[in-house]
Amino acid sequence: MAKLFLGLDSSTQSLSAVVIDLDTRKVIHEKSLNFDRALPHYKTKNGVLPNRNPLVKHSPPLMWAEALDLIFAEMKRDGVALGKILAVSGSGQQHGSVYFNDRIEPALANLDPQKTLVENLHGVFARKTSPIWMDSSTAAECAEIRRKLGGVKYTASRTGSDAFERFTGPQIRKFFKTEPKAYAKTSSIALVSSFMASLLAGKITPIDFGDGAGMNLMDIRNKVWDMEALKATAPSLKLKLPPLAAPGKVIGLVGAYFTNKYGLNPEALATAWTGDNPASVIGLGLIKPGHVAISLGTSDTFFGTMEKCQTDEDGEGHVFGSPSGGYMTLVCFKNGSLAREKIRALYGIKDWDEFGKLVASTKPGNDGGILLPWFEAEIVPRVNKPGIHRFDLDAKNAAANCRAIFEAQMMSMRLHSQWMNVSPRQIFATGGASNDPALLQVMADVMNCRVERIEVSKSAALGAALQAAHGWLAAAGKNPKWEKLVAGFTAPIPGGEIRPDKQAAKIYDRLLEKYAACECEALAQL
Ligand code: XUL
Repeated sequence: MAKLFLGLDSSTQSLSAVVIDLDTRKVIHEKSLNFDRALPHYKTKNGVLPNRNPLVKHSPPLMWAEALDLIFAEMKRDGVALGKILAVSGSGQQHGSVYFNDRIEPALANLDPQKTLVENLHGVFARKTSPIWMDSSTAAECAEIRRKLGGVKYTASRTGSDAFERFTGPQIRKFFKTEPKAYAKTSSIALVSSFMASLLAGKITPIDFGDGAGMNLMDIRNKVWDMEALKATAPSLKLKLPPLAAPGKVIGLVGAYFTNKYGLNPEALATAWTGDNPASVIGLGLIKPGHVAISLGTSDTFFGTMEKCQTDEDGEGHVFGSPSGGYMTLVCFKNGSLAREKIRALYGIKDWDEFGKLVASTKPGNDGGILLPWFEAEIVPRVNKPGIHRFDLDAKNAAANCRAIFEAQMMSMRLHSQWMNVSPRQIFATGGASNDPALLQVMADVMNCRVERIEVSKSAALGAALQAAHGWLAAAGKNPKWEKLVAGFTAPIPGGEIRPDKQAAKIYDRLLEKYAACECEALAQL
């Protein structure tokens, strides 16, 4: 019998599914559902609800639940062999949180397949909307938590990261401060990942070490709730949090709702879900330390695996648990694809091909022109007042601005990932913009490192499917090895390697100093 596993990824803009066949090492089905297009009645833009305050970014949790129904209905309609799936796992956009009252447990235990998930979840939320990772409205709460925990360095070494606006702890604290009655009525708090896992398993599921590390609430070294961090965040918080678990831990069988309604295998195992970044680490095959990936998605992220936990004293980067054991490092830049899209729109550039051609028509280093593309409040460096800044760059020159945005994004990555002390031997590029050779050449030159493109359009969902396979093999007592498990699924595109140009790399070594000075100047003005 074929060994089929399903991985789901609930990201900011879409829900994706990947089904793998472990024996043939093939992805046999993949599907993506864009929230804005598939579920327009939630009125989201890029998966986020409009808000008058540009720092507030919330999404409706019911939209994620409805998308889960829809994706299973579509897989059933497409004839996917749901009855043969052996285990299901998943990943979610990190940091986002879902708040329930005490009706959640009976609702999950009695999900009625005659109704939709939305109908089943009627009346279970203690907060209608979920703050997500793009939210930067909790600067005050971050300062309070950081102060109570003894400063940046201590907060980072304790929880894996300094207190960050989008992290779940500061978001919970804001909820407690601004809506104390609703907070008091909250009996349980989930992450996006554990919320979706709970729907699938029909019970409240644990938060895993990968996603749990993105909350400023978990003791990163011992992987337990950190009581001091919990106390610094909000009262009675321990009672509202589920237990922590290893990524991919088997938590039972997939619930009857899904087996009855969509014909999912009644013996399929349900596992704990993880964050999209930890799942991508697996989906990209980053098993060995020194392997680094740059993902050019809604946000741009720079990440890799790390054996021993080493935290960033300056508090810009993060350490999360990795599904393959050990840790992963990550630096997240919010102004990724959406910022590139804004530049494209600003100059009326018809498509990404033309954007790439304009970049290629200009010289490395852009004659010293620098653009800081903080269209949205930025995470790294921390910028709470959006705005773009140009230095020695003509705003009318479209080609120079296209090069400038990507050079700045890459120089910012190089500068702000130095704390990891990993000189990458090889960079794997992934995500939407990674199929543009001109952009990848800039990446190779700025990083002075070989770049290979991995064609895994849904690396998080693939990682989740592999996590499901790992959980199933472990439960069968087979002692699976990650290196063997990922092999064959994640090979870089043959012939797609891009080598750094020595001359260009030297130009960027020098330009990096100017870039750092421009950042300081712009930050001082804010
Ligand atoms: C990571 C982060 C983002 C989200 C995107 O810290 O905030 O990468 O996980 O979904």
